[in-house]
Amino acid sequence: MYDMKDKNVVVVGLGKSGVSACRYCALKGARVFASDLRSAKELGDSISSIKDVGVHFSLGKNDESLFLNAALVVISPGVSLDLPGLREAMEREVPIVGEMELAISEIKKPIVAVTGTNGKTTTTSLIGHLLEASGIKHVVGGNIGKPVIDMIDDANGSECAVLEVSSFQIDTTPSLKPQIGVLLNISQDHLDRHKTMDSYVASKAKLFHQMAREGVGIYNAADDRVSQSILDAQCVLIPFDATGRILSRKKGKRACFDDGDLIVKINGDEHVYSMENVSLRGLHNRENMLAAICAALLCGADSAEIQSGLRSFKALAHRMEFVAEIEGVKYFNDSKGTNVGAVIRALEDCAEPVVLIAGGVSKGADFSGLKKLVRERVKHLILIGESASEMERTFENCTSITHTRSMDEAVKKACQFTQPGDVVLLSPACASFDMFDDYAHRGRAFVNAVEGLKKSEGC
Ligand code: UMA
Repeated sequence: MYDMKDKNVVVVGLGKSGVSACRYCALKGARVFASDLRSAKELGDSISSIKDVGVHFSLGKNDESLFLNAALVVISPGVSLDLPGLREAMEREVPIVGEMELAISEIKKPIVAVTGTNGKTTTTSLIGHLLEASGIKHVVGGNIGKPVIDMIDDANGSECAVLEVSSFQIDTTPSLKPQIGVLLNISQDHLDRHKTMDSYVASKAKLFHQMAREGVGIYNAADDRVSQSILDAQCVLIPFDATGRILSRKKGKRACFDDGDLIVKINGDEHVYSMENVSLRGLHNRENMLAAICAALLCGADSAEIQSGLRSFKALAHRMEFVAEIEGVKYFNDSKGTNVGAVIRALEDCAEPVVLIAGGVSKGADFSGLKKLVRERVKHLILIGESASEMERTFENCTSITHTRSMDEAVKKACQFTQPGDVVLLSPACASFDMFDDYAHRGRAFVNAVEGLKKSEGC
């Protein structure tokens, strides 16, 4: 536990993570200085929700001088360790951690930590759902949108804590040594922060490298980056493979997809799960399910309850979410498709010709990995947001392209390029912050625009 009584603690960023960190540190007796690039007006409710605990605010910029006078700096996941002043503070041995680090140092119960470029939220939620089905008391939090620091008491009153962890959180949570770790996949993302793919991969793999020998690392054996990155991990490894290429039932390996079933061997027992009446579809969801089943079994979940939990689990909003069918055209909201890898998976799931709506904040991505699929499957590309020109340069020889300035306009234009049997897919390959609060806000804007289209009976 971090001793912060009567010490200066600086919290950088006043989003969900920072607001919760401010409250926690103030209640621990620290003098809390909260800094955010945004103004009090822009921050609105974030400020008013913590005024009562006595926080000093420094707004409109992240003032470097604050860091040098701090005993501890707590940075939000969205804040880079390259922020001016942080390196200097680190050199002066000021600890710089995330809110998750403060929480983990107080959680005494086993932790299941899930990471990967895509599928984290679905897998984390599914593990929670499978534990619920077996009556295993647990908490679910982290990158999924619930700061872990808000659930310390609940976690300690449960049997385990299931946490979604991003690379940003792994980098600022040195005490994270989960009993069970899950590494789903690694593809290009967040290069604006990590700069190189090697550095991004190293952050993800750190989850396994930090684990103790008796910890169990569940990993995707069909993902070369994942398999390579965890070669030196000391923990017990459980590979899974949903492609049928690497592991098969016959070879007696741990978790695989065979003959249409999900098969998991753990502690000498073989568990077979039918996909009948399971609503999660596609290769990526089979991967998510294999990983979640392994984690749930290790936490003591009952195999029959896992089968019924797989059937009762509903796909999450903003992930290949079916919105409506209008005049024979199906509309799907995949607003959570914020990187190239996620859009590849979404396009691979569409057998029909696609009108794709994409664009936003690129995060340093190289979109060329999408060219082949865009050429093969996208009949028209509608671009939105600040990366539109860059995306047009990448895809100009792959398909026809239209630029739009709002989600309403994008959906109306998309409709004009369709005919019955087509799909309109929002899968942006980008973050949303240039036009929306977050991916959920962008997804709701898409759903509203589609609803509008439905009311007016098409375009
Ligand atoms: N800010 C600064 N200085 C900076 C950068 C940002 O002051 O240099 C301020 C911004 O003005 C803003 C605040 O920091 O007011 C935002 O902080 P934040 O971006 O960390 O947002 P939070 O609301 O605290 O949400 C964070 C995670 N956000 C990110 O990782 C970008 C949430 O993950 C997470 O759910 C939440 O903590 C609780 O743990 C979101 C996300 O997009 C869903 N994650 C990425 C992903 O999944 O790809 C990693």
